[in-house]
Amino acid sequence: MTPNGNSPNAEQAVESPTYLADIRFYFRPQDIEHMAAKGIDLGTYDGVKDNAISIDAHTSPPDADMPPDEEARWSAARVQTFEKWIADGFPLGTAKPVEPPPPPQAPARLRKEVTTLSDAEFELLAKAFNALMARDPDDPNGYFVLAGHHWLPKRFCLHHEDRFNPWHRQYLLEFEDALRSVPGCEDVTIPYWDFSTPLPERLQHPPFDKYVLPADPGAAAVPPKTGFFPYTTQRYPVAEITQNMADSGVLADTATSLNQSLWGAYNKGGYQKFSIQAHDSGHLSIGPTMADQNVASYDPVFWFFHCNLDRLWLSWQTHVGATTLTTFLSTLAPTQNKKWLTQSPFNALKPFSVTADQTIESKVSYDRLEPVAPPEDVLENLFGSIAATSRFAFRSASPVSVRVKGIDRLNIPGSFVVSLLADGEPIAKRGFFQPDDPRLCATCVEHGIVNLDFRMTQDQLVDKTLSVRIDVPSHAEEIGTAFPLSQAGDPTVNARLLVEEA
Ligand SMILES: [Cu+2]
Repeated sequence: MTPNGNSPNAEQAVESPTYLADIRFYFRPQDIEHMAAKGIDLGTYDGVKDNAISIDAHTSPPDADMPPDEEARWSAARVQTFEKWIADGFPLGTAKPVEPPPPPQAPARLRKEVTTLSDAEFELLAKAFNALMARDPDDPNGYFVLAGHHWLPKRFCLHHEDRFNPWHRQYLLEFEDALRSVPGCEDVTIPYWDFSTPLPERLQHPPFDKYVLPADPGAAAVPPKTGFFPYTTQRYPVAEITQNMADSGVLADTATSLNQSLWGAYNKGGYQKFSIQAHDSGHLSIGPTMADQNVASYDPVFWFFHCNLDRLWLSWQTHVGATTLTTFLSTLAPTQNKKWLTQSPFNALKPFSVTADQTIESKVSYDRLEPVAPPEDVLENLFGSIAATSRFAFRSASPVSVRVKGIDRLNIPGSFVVSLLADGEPIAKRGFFQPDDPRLCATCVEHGIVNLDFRMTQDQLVDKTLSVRIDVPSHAEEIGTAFPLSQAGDPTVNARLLVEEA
């Protein structure tokens, strides 16, 4: 998949080549696989950069011996582009949309927006949900057991790390398999709730409005965690949900995520960072159940909310050209760990048998991918610096990135909200979704220190006295109005004006 088609000879030399826009497309899956066997990585930015001189030696005419098949040898224009890229200092660049977007492959499963289901389709969905909810609490294909993978009682879910999106993609697929196991519902797919619109009326009636837990989900957990029986899932009124989502930046973070060129890493930046922030704030916006990791997945809205997040991930993958394992790897941030995609056991998605790399090519399609606004050429300044060869500008309209850095979440008993205050008034907030006993979760412990990012306009901040506050809504009564920052690892604040390409 190259912007100029598949033939190197069709290419023109590029004046200011970058890895994301040009160079990564020069390496075909077979080239990457072939060289990986010899310990040479051609599939990531780091690998190509580290091996650039040797790649150049093996690909430039007249003595080229790579790629092995002669018809795929690099043209003079391509070699010139590659050498210019080396001379310019290996610029990473910005992913341009891959054109034309790949046509839907007529996959077996098409997921639709919930309000567009026909009455007949919607009735079948309700039938499948009702059947799962009526199954025995021990039935591995029943609602109680399936929802129990997420936290109580199994504590399997992966959040705030690279496998977050793969794990939830597979979770949806297996839940959908269970829905399709209900006789007559073999073609059912999970619809998505496009949460840029209010929670649809359709999801406010049985069996989608709530779930009554048939047993205490934490009784069999290790260690046990009781207190959720009897228990019925709870949500805020729809208008409140809409307001909460707006106030906590769910749509703003979603838009920012879709504009990223790189996958990133949770605490740094890139697609995943902002998509997880949107996810977390979304959970806290919807209701006391969705905000509580112990039981979040028992609320039926969980499935429609996560289905939309999966659609957004696929939208981003399609936009930057990362829908196959090869192209996906090329969007990893420099120096980013890739074991989670390439090496057992780091790629495991327990309790599922598939691994993270096997989820990159989506097994489902969506009736609509989220359109991405044309890239504004904002240099995201992801790593705190940009190449000095860039021409850049600070505009009066340039956004300010504010990072609350180094929050020790292991001391915080449950999901929390970080607010930014100007002259004492909250101007922005972000949610963080976690168990109320994060020390019991290996992933939480491994990623115990976290950052939250706000994208603000200058006029929201300039000439104001700014401060930060942490609230733990589920423990507001014991803790009072704010959680002491000193007990949350004494986080620091970084603020920077984002630069734009001039
Ligand atoms: Cu979630």
